[in-house]
Amino acid sequence: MNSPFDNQFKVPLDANKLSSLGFGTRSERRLSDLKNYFQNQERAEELIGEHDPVIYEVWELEYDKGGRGISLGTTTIYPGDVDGEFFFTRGHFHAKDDGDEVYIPLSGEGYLAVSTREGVSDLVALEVGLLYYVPGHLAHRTVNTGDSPFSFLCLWAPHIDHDYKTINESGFPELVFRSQEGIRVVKNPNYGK
Ligand code: M6P
Ligand code: ZN
Repeated sequence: MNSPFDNQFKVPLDANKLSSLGFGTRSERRLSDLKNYFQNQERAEELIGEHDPVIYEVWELEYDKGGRGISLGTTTIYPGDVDGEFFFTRGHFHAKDDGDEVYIPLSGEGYLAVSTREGVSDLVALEVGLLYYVPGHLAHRTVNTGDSPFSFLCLWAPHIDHDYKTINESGFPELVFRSQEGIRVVKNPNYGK
């Protein structure tokens, strides 16, 4: 196949097929890559020692930052939790608030958590068949609240710089846990600390 960067191309809206096309880059995040993101660090350490589960994988086609085009990627978050806290993506801001992002859920069940730098946050259930537009000033994280893999497609402008440091240091204002009723959203007691 020629480089997709030189060509028009079409791809199926299916996370597995997208990632098997042979271009783009594939990466996976294990619990050991995310351990300080979860509330119960002790339990996270135990699980890392046992089997260090893959939390999510990303297939990405990123264009050069200075160039044209639209970057895209699919993320699949596996089902699971750390002491009840559902598996999620690290989450990030876009460094200069200057690039918006579009989310298109493909399969599974999950939520999109968004937050301003001041900690004003929202949690939105993502539905397959709908498109979600996320303004560039909002941090975004996705959470798998179901029992099967949760996959979605994202599109963003290539020029954005990802800021992971802020979320890594301050966390997200709200956390999503498994409960008998389904999910339980709690305020993050360590937010900003
Ligand atoms: C989505 C998008 C990507 C992001 C990925 C994984 O696909 O937001 O830009 O890379 O999720 O999330 P994170 O980068 O926060 O680990
Ligand atoms: Zn983003």
